Amino acid sequence: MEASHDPARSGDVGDAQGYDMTWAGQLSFARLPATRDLTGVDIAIVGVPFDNAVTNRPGARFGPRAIREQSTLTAEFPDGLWPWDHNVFDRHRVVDYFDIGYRPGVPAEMTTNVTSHIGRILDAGASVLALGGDHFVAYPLLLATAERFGPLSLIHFDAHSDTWDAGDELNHGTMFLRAARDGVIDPATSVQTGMRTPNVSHGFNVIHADRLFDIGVAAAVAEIRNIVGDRPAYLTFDIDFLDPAYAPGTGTPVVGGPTTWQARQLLFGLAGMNIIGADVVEVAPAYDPTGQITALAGATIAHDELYLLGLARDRRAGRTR
Ligand SMILES: [Mn+2]
Repeated sequence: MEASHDPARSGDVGDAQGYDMTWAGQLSFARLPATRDLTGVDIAIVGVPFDNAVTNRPGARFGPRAIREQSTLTAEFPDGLWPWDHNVFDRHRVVDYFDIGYRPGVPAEMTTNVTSHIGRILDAGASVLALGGDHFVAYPLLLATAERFGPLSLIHFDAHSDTWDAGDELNHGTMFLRAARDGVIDPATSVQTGMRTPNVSHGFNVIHADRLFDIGVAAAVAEIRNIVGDRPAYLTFDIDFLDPAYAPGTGTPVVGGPTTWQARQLLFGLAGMNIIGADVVEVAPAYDPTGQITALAGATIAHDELYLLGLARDRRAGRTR
């Protein structure tokens, strides 16, 4: 839908005359309306502040809040996020649905609650952008999405393939093999990229970090588009895809990874694909000695993902831009 620039997003905290005081004020993602009213909503942003499935360092439960804080910087420009040629908020009504809760002592409740809330959002006709949380949060997101769109192609950015064979353990290194076995994702039409840890492919197409550097961004984009085609796809972005120099604040960092520039170039290359849902996960701000660059990377990638979701909605609605 076409929406006029929302004055609620001005970030005006009193006497700033509409100037966006990025260091203060309301803390929804990009100053979006914080609401669970889904009337007319195109994209809902959802936080999942959960880190009970980590194998190493916890702390990703603070990811959604940190990403929202840095999103004031990515969203301060009325013409949109550079270098996109439009402002996603002018074309689509986006809201911050805020965080999905669970009792801290009952981690399994996260899965149940995410599945039901995501189902509610999808049934209202909106797309979902999720902010993790550790990567296990992608499992219920995929469940709810595949229930409505059928088996999904996964487009997976990560240092790890997260396909360990550990059954139904609550473990953030396992859920994509589990989702494949559940028939929720189709490995043969999925692509994982950025991997630089030992892994077994289990039928997934993998562009390991070394090959990604070898072939470059354009060839990697072509490979992803060729494998996934027009199928309904779910885009999942573990912040540890990035080199720890660009994203030190994460639970299981691995050196030798891509830059934020390379990550964004890859995302730009996905424009127009049939992306049904997306996430950015594993931002754990406490391990970031700068305090903020990991969350800024997460916020920027999340903002890019909003554009990808918006363009996919345009395409499904038969609108060409
Ligand atoms: Mn990872």
